[in-house]
Amino acid sequence: MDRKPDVNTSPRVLLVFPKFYENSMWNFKEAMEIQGARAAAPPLGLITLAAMLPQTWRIGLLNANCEPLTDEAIRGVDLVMTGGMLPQEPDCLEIIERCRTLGTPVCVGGPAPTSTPEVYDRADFVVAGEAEGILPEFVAAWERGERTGRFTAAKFKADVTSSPIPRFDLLTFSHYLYIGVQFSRGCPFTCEFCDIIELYGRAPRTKTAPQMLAELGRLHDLGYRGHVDFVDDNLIGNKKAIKLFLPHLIRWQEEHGYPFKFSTEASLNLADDDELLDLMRRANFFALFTGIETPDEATLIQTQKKQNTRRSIADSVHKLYSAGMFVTAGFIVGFDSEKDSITKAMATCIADTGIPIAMVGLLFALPNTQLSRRLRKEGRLYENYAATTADQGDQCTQGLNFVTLRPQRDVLADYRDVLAQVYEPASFFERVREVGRRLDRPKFAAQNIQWKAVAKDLASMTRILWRVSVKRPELAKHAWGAFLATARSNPAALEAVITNIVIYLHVYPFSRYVMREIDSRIAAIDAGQWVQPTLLAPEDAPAAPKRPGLPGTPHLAAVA
Ligand code: B12
Ligand code: SF4
Repeated sequence: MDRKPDVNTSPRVLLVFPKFYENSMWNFKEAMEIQGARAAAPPLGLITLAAMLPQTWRIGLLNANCEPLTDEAIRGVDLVMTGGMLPQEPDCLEIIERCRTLGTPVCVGGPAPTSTPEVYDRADFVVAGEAEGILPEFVAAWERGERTGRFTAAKFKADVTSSPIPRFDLLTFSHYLYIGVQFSRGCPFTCEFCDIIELYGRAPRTKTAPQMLAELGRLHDLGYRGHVDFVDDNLIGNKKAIKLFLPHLIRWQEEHGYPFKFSTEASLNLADDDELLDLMRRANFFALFTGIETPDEATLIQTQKKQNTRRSIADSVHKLYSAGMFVTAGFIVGFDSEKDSITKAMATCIADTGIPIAMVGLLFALPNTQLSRRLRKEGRLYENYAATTADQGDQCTQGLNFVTLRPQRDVLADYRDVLAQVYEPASFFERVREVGRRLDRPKFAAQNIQWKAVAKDLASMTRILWRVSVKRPELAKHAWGAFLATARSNPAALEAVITNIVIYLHVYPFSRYVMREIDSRIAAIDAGQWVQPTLLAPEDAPAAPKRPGLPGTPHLAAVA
């Protein structure tokens, strides 16, 4: 006879999402303060994991970006499960050490431990890869009484149609600006610097329509309304699958009175597909992130981003505005084939597209990419190229972790100049006005207004305009100008205009901070104080980046 599991003896597990380091373009601090949120997005990986663990296990979730992780919390459980992305590495390593000191076994997983499992050697368990394929093996080992282990999932094999509804019930929705869901994993393209295709593969795997609607239904039942982000690497990676799914999503939105507005990430070739744009518009997609990277055609070819070539980037972006989505985009300075004229070309491209928030960063060779493998082969990769410390910035300040082909000083100076031009208030707000002129939001978005959300938006709008006027008087004239012009000509675009202004409240001072950091890097080069870090020998085994401050690892200087 089967024995019922005894809930009181089943393991107590704490899922911990480590802290991100603070100095990042992606840290939307002001937006969070205004909305009363504590973090941008919840840990979708961990709440998906929570749904996969035996449901008799007693599971708690702690997001260290929202509340502190105490020793009591660690002592009070049988197992801590943690992990995340590269910028969370320093805190994740600290959590591992605290668990060891307090005697609680710790298991790590997620994208960073998958890319560089050797960094997490001190954890009792390391689970590399997508959990769907491998978690049962970890659970079986735990239930056999094993307290250490290494598990590696077969690459790109996880069947996402078997992925359960994430445990959204573990979240406090008010802690977040938006909630993430995921339809597909992987991307068909081959951009040289990208680790997505190494982690999730080039054949996008998609969930089924009923599965997705069940996830959205669960969010809806739990009372969540508003912004939902499809965190897909490239939502249109499998065009056939997304075109089959979107009509279901449109019907669901209609039946439920449009409770959600969606954002996502997609490649720029979305602009070539009118049918897809129309479907996304009707489903109420309102924002899109895309990787433009550079306006230089030769560089796009060299970095294998061919989908962005042979097109007018500005026209493609304007088409997205016509479909009702405002655009944010990634740009990179520091590619091998880049020319000295990049500053002007990039600033002009950003102005022409009218993209207010252009995430311009320095090229950073991520571990586990074609780029880092090539640079190592060419003997140009710094030995400790992927090191992260808690006080470090992101690729804006810490990029160029390799020997550049143009003099490093020139690349840094160009980068600094792009930032100066792009985030100068007059030019930023001109792009915001452009969004206000071009964005064509669908009628139903106004007809199906969620009054609860409007009240929240109005309250935040008042706080935003007050904050701009009082805290940043130098921006007030521009912000009010863009706001009033849009209110008169295209009120449906006001929400997008305000959202961009809020993000600017973080990005404007952040860009100034980055410029100061870059200036000091340039000054060090000019003064002859900069010493090139040791390079990885081409024949070195796959880089096993050593980390500062770890017991047993000598302290090594951070990436210069
Ligand atoms: C949404 C997202 C963000 C959001 C934030 C999300 C959040 N919760 O805070 C935003 C936009 C802010 C963001 C920013 C950045 N991101 Co990001 N992001 C993503 C994205 C697109 C989706 C993450 C997600 O929810 N996935 C869905 C869940 C279900 O998948 P998952 O997290 O991998 O979890 C699965 C497994 O990994 C595993 N798992 C996860 N955790 C654990 C823990 C344990 C114990 C176990 C056993 C298993 C396990 O189980 C899950 C189910 O299989 C991923 C790409 C991707 N496909 O995942 C990139 C990704 C995680 N980001 C990445 C990076 C580098 C960044 C940035 C530095 C910007 C950049 N791209 O350069 C910034 C830094 C942020 C900062 N504040 O400093 C890299 C990480 C690379 C690495 N080696 O660590 C990724 C992989 C992609 C990429 N190249 O951009 N990101
Ligand atoms: S399009 Fe984006 S996700 Fe796809 S390979 Fe290129 S950078 Fe990676």
